Amino acid sequence: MEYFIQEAPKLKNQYEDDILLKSYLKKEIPSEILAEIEPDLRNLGERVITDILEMGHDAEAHEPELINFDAWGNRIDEIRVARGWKELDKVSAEEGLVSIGFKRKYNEYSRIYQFAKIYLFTPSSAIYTCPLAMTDGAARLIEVYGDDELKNEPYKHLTSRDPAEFWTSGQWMTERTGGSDVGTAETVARLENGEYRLYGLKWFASAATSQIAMTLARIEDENGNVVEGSRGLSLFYVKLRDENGKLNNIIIHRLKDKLGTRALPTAELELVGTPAKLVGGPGKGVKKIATLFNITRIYNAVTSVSFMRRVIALARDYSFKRVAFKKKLSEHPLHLEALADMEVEYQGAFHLAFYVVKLLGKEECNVATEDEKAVLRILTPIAKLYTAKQAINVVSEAIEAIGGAGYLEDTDIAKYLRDVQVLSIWEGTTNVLSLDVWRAIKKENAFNPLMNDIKARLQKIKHPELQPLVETVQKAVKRVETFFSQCLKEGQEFIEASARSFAYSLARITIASLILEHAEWALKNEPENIHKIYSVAAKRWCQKDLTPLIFPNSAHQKESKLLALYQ
Ligand code: MFK
Repeated sequence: MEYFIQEAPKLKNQYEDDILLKSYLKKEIPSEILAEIEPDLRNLGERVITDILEMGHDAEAHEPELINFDAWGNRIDEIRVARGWKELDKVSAEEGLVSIGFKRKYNEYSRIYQFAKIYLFTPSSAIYTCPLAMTDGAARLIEVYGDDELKNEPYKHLTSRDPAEFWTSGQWMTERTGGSDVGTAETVARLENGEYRLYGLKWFASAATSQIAMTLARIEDENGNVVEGSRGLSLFYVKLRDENGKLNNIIIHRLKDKLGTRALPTAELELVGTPAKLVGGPGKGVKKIATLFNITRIYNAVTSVSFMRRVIALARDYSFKRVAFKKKLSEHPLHLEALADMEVEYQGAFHLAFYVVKLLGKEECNVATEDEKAVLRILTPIAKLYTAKQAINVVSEAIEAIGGAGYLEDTDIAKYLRDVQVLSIWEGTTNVLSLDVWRAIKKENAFNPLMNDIKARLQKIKHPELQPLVETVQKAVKRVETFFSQCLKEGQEFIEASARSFAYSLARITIASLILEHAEWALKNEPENIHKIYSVAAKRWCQKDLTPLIFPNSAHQKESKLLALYQ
């Protein structure tokens, strides 16, 4: 007897198949530039379903291994990584995944081009995007704070397209004392014979095979005293190996056994007199390294969107192939509702993440206004925190839409659920970033620029079909402004307790304005079968609760404490 065999979901060229990416690039990038870069994007769209996908599989199938000793008992602390992982490094250089953002051949559009590539690359890459994110952030740090020595050596390697020259960077912030509360770090820097040496334990060192790292340490004075808190930390540049390839007084204790991102070697390592170079002068280390982590937070947002897009592509294709109860899944009304909801979430997330990318490009090319810089500052944590949560939900839903097959490792789908969970943790948790939104408001006065940005965008939307939606969003903007005034009156406890709901509301109204802007543009510039998709997505987005605010007065906070702690 011949038993039934289910046809597997199949990915098409990931650029060709991505109507939103193509439409967005057509809207944002001048046509002569797009004509130049499109063949490259198409080529990568094909590679991520062929050779790059295979490299990712290999990296995931052969997880990194730490070899502490050689056969003779010599301490070597060698991290062995898969062939695929090494090839992904090479491909990243050749494809210019970091370089494009720094060579700036297309001025401020270079960042959009680069992140379009990152977005295509990520879901096939066993999250090689993590070292690339830190590398990008480190290159930016050097641009902002580096001296000639750093600009001459590491910067050139970090931004190289030559695989033989390309370096990646780590970002060692987390210590046992705190992942969020970085200011409690214990690592110290001692001046020994005119050179800083670091002593301390770094607890989550991602991509520990990188050539360099940016890290934080507290400089000891001649009496061994240090300045406590985050301002007492200084930023240091570390080269992991000496000219003989030996680790520079670094002991790798073990690799982390993580839920996901399992191809990525994340280490616990001890600095035992590691030579280090001070970057940007002593102190204010957290402030300085924020330049780096604001970049990795943008990578995180783009990664979230890319995961959503990949699993939806699989679930959509599967819906045409899988028959249940005598009909294809694509013919079941309830299944369509689930797919449609995912698509709306993804489209919203896409616009938010790529708007931040666009602002980053403008800032770095010195064409951003002061208001745009403030909007970039506040939208960076918002985009990171909001898209990560969306990705966790959408990936989970899409796997459910594929059913038991989606839950299997060897269909290559289950891993997305393992990997997606970290996106709301590393580079700042949802709560830490919700509080960072308030830091941006208090320190950079970023609230009004964001509100003005949203309002100006809404005002430009003139298409009659979209007018009722514009009015809905304008009302939501007013609610957020009223809530903001209330926050200022209520004080810090109220601000903190409501910060997540406030950040979500800011995310949703920003997305509403962006998705409407795209819908209006598409109505004029895209054929009907395409522009309809964006108008409906805009309508569905605006039908959501755009302001999921909570009002935590003292009675509310007491109740929350009762529920949270039984106290
Ligand atoms: C695939 C996608 C990407 C993958 C990359 C993954 C790699 C993972 C590797 C990791 O390292 S994960 C660990 C990442 N860790 C974090 O992201 C830390 C999360 N915690 C925070 O962000 C806390 O909010 C923070 C450490 C910043 C709190 O520190 P403080 O010192 O208690 O806060 P404070 O005093 O408000 O800020 C100190 C200074 O930094 C202030 O400047 P001033 O000295 O001028 O007053 C702040 O304004 C500034 N600052 C803080 N956050 C900033 C910032 N400036 C700009 N942007 C920010 N986001």
